[in-house]
Amino acid sequence: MKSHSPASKPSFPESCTSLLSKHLTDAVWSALAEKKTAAGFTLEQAIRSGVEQVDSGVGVYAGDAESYDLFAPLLAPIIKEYHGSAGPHPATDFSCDALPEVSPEAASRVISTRIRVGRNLANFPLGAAISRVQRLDVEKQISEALSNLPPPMQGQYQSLSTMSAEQNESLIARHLLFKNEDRFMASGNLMRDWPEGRGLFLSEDESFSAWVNEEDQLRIIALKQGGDVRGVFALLAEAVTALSAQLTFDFSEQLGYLASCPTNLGTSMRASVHMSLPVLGQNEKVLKRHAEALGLQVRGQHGEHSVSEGAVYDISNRMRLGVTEVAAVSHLIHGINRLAELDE
Ligand code: ADP
Ligand code: DAR
Repeated sequence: MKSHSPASKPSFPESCTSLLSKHLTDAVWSALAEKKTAAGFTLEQAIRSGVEQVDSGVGVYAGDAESYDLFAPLLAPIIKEYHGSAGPHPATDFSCDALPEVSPEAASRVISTRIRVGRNLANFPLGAAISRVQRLDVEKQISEALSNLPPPMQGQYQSLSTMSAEQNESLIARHLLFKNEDRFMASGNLMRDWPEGRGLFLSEDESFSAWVNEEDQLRIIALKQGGDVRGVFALLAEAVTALSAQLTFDFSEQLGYLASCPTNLGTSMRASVHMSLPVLGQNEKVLKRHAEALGLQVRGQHGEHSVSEGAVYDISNRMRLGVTEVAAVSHLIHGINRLAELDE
């Protein structure tokens, strides 16, 4: 990374298409370069990932709730461009009855369904600024709340520090656990003290899981084989309700649930299906163009920054802020129904 004094705005290569490089104007730099939040989090820290990883899509991480106010001249336009909304965020709505049906053509192509939300505890800094002691306190509070969950979410928490390499690799391969490396997070200072304070809660039937202190302090996840989107959504809703009764999450009327990355604000929900698209998959550029037009995002089978194998894609909603949970999942269902028609 080119060093720069606070006096000079970092530069980006011509090839850089990150929202950071687009919205970090000279005026924004002049206004924010010397500012820091009460926790001491600076603009330079917020943008370090996008400065070092020039292939970032976004390039910024917030260090605390205050970052979203103090650095709003930079973050607000990034949020608006990513979500198509800057808020205010609607009230939480997990009502399942309003969900549209997954078409038979789409259902025949869906291999598995996963819906997750991110959450961060109120009164703690986010991953980029949290201290080692605070991170361990977060792990303690969240793992205790997870241990109180009723059936069918009952299960076990295991810290990464006590997990064998084989177990770790197997859980990652089975899409149940986060990876141990992410250069974007590393540049954003979110992987300090790794693997300490990080862990996985897994229900007995493995349909419910929770990630602790990865990119966000908590990821609440429902995952099932097949295309039962309604069933996965209902399981997630039950888990979110049970955890919300025990923990206080960072939430703002404007931005919804606060997250490390601006892409995970609002509902902080990513609803995804692994979907076989043998016809559309013959030209990934065309597939991505159709998906983007439908407000969907395409990832590989092993998540963000991974490639697709055998024309199976991770298709998910892009917009998370300014919509309700049921609207975000409905959007995905309408989108995969359309992709299935196009794949005929
Ligand atoms: P997120 O930001 O939601 O955690 P990632 O892209 O990092 O998403 O994926 C996390 C893990 O979840 C990866 O192992 C990925 O393969 C898995 N995953 C995502 N969607 C599905 C799905 N529909 N079915 C099975 N696994 C999934
Ligand atoms: N890789 C970072 C973050 C993009 C959104 N994904 C998250 N938050 N996991 C980037 O700027 O590309």
